[in-house]
Amino acid sequence: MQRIFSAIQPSGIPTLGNFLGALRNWVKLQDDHECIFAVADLHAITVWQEPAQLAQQTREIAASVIACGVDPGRSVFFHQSAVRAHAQLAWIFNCVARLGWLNRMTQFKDKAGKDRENASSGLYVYPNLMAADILAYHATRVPVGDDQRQHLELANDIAQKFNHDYGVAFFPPIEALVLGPAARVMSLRDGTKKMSKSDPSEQSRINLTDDAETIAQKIRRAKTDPQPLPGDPAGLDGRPEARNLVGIYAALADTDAVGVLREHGGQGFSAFKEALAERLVATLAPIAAETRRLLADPGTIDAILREGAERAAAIADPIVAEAERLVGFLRT
Ligand code: AQP
Repeated sequence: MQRIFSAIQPSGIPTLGNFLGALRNWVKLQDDHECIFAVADLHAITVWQEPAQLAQQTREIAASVIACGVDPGRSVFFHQSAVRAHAQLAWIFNCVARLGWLNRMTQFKDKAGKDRENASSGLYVYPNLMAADILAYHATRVPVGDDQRQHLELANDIAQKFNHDYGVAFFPPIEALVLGPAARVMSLRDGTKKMSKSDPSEQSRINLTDDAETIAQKIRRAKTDPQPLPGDPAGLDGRPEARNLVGIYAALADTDAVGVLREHGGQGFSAFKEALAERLVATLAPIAAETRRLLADPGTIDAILREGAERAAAIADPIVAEAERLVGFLRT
């Protein structure tokens, strides 16, 4: 069985983008992979998080992940800061990765925006920590949304350079698993921008905890254009908002754009949006209810994360200890 690693940041309430691009796939992968999943709180503080909220957000994301169907009995599930190996290996990788490589990362450019000088250095070296997350477990497959593909290429570059510099074949190659028709869900307000949990506009995203009325309202207000839906996917060219809604529908209905447009082509957006909202509510309402049930007992969530961290450390600690030995650190 191949080993999977993937993570989600506790930087807000998980969105439909996180669900379709990542969480839904995590659940399926449990059937035929050894899975290690984390709540990435070390990554979250690369941008400001209110200390009083971070711990609660970590619990809330953990509850959502379990509510989506990740089984902490079968998979290793923990929060990143509880396993020291991540930060230890990330430091070594900070010294392996080249500045030129990091300078090419588009996510840093997007997140730092115009005020680059004021971005944290953590945000800049985020991809090195992500490489450490994966390679501390010798994981070989990483399910991610399309937005993370570039970071995985960098993780492979780091692994190869480490192996080359220290004359070993220690870190394995990593394969990105970008799965499904909705690997990139876009904002409901701007079809050229990724749907994000930290987007300041609440109307830009569907949260996994939204109730039926909120979902219907957000979809009704989602930006579209005045044309009806086309009969085939070529007609979505130059219509990013329409393409996004069709992609979301396709992912929920387990079909593709051709299938959606065969059924809904020619329809105006108001009828299509109603059908889409119904599908969203049918998928997300049980997840929201289960998340609420789990959050009523925070002690149990903490215990699940604690036990997961022990299991994670048992895998990562010997791997990172060996990396430290290869680097030449004195062991007394
Ligand atoms: N819009 C998206 N479409 C498809 N997949 C997505 N993912 C995130 N947004 C989309 C995937 O979700 C996983 C967890 O993401 P993350 O929390 O680690 O970081 P992120 O990609 O930065 O997600 P957000 O929601 O945009 O968070 P913020 O706003 O904090 O930056 C990843 O596998 C990601 O690909």
